[in-house]
Amino acid sequence: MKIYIGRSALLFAWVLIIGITMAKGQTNLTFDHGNNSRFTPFKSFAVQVARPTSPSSAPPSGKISNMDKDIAQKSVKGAGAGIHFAPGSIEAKTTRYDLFITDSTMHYAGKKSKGIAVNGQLPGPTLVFTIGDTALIYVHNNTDEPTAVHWHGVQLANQMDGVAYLTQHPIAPHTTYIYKFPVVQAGTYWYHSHYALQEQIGLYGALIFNKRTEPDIPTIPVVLSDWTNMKPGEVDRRLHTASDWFSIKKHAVQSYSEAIKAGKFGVKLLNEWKRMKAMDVSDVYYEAFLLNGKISNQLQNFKKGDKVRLRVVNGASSTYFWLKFSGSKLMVVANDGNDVVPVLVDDMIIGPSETYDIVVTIPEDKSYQFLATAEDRTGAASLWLGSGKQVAAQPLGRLKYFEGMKMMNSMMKTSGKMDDMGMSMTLQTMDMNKVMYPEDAALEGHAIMSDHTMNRRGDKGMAMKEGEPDCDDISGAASALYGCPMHPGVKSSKAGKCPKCGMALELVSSKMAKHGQEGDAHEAHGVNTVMNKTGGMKGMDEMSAPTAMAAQTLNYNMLQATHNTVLPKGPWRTFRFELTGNMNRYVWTINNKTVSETDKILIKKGENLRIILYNNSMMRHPMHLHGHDFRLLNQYAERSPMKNVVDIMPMETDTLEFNASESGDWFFHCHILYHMMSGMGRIFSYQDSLVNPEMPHPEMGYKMLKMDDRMFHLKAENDFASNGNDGSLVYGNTRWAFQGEWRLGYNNKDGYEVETHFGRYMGQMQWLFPYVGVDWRHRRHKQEEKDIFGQRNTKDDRKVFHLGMQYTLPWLVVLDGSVDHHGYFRMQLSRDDIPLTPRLRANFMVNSDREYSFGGKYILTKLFSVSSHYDSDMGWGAGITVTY
Ligand SMILES: [Cu+2]
Repeated sequence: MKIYIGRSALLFAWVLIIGITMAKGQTNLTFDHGNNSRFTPFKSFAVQVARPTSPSSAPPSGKISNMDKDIAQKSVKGAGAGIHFAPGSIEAKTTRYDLFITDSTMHYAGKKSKGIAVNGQLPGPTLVFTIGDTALIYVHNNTDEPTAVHWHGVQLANQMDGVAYLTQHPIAPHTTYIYKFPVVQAGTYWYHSHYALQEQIGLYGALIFNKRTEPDIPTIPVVLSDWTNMKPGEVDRRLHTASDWFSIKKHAVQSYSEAIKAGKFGVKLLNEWKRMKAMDVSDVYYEAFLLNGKISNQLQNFKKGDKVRLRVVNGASSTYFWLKFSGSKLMVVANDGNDVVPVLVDDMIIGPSETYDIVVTIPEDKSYQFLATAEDRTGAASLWLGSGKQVAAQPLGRLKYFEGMKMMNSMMKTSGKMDDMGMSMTLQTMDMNKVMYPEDAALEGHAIMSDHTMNRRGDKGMAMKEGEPDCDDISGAASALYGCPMHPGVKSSKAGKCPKCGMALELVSSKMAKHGQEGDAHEAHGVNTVMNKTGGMKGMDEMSAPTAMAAQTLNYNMLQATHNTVLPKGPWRTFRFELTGNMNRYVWTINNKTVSETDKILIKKGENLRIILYNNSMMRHPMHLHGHDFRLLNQYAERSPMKNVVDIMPMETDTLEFNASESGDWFFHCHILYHMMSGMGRIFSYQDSLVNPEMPHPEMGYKMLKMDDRMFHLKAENDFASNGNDGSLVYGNTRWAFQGEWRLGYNNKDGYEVETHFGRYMGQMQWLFPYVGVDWRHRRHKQEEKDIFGQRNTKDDRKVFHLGMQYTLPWLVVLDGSVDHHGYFRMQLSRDDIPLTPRLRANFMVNSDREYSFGGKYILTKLFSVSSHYDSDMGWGAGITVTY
């Protein structure tokens, strides 16, 4: 990624002044210093929230691990809004909380496993502040491992952002860390561990910043999360080593037998021909999905006509949730902490780390279900509101994987890259996953796309420009949809062009504006049900049937900010980030590079940064920016919503813009925990920042941070069979791998063979693996033979170094060609893990030494399989395979 450094310092200074002035106007805060003590904080919570520590309590006595030990007494500069409390100021009301982090044993799904509790609970307590407060939070790390707590979506000074090794040193075990920041924004946020994989096992909770006046209706913080009884490190290892145990648990193997049963065997074969393994909408099998720490919750004190405000936080590590309510539509009033013009929907999806404020109405004196269903449909959590007869929400059915596979086939090029076939997809309006959702199939022919989401993409290439971009600088996707992004509010000419710059604007239509009004009028219409055939999408003909009425599902194009969000004037820079991934090896990258493979991206205070995100991977990614809100361009132009997370679906292009108003280092990353840890992120670093007192050696810290995505993972397997021991192991990371393979007979006739490879995966899809290694074998000679190349066959006695490469062919067959130090060539074709049935895997191997083998294993547990195979040297065998 190239970065263009700006123009003259003079221009920069001028822009900075304008920028700051504009930023102040834009933040729109009704903030006046320090009068909070005169206000009664919002009290109408329908569940218990944390009780602040009394202001008169003494500071904690334990060891303070901040570098700046006096931070509690000092002033802390607020980010963004430029709010600054003078040292010793009595103006600001300080609200203090003490969080005690402890290792604890959790009990979900009938098993005990390790979790992390905050003040003895999971999720941690809801911390409530009023805008204008100074937050003072003591984090007491009473666990035996380091931690760090990130305040998600909060605009604060960089050293308070809580990212281990980036903005602070990890909080050492049995020490206390002090976080202190002025609360300069109102809305629903949350906090979570930003150290290793801790977020998965419980260190998270809601953070509510109230305005001075909030609607006085019962309010419920709703924290959604996912729970696995497996250690998160083990989850991570399994994801990286192509274990299909999670698919087995989720009934999502998509095996041949299932394909045949579904009448989709051809689809499956084509899928494998294109070198795709079975894919799912999510990676991890979870034992439980939780709402406020429980699978089911009940709050009875509501009656007919009551309105309830749910402040929903998706604190899951990797789960998207579908939300619906059996009593009423969902009125969405805020997203990622920012108010939006209320919009009524029937259902909606919430991505990991997003927050939504939703108002629901209790229609009768009964108990109604707020249902959060995991996107992969393996479970759900709920909150029942009201008392009396239970009215359940309609549960969501199983996914139709083969329909999704069919869709993927039509979009996947054999190169492994995605082809959107010239359509512009953006803002979640066209949900590819919906193909797999049976309730939509009930409306047979119900199209999954809104007409306004499909149009030809005017691809302008990947060039980056310095300075203020013109119309050409933005992808056709955004411009065609929302009018000219450079000239917001400008209507298209009769010729369908922006009259200011001539950019073709295909679809700035009154129809879109109307959709907006429909949203405003709180009336659901089947607006996203019309399929436009002009996209000419192969393999989707069956979906191009007539319009049907369908449930109104929230998408980002329906979110309208309550005020103008246009950025202050400033120099512009545009980044194009292509989200890239490799499902087979669980590599997640931006522009095919991990965090550790890139440097920090330098930015300058006062700049406006535009990120054009294109998702060229097969999964959706919730991309989160620390410490800043960005505007997500949509149909509302100057009222495009402010967010801190954008969920981007496969093949979508989304445009976000933010004003560089802070200083320090800020993480931009996928909020699927395991994707982030694999390296899907970038660091934005302000030039000429003051030294972060909590991170005096940022280069050292960055080295530590980079270790996350350089991790090696081990997979090993051994078949204890009647004719010998067959095994293999792989120890690999993003690019490098060590492979070992052995066949050990029980007698001299069967002998032994050991082969090793050390190499590097090449290219984005990593089909190619050049290696060096040894081939070491001996068994009692039979007669002298020739191999298929007419060379002397040394298969029974060979002790050589070799040099070779593996290449994954269509149908996932691995071609392995090598030459040894005697100059002998060798070729081999093989495939493991051919999914015959959900638990039965076949394998075969054939090579130029005239060796061959084939076999199968039936997977009993995550550790054990029963297996049988035939080997041209060792004959038939059967045994137990142990897989780690
Ligand atoms: Cu991701």
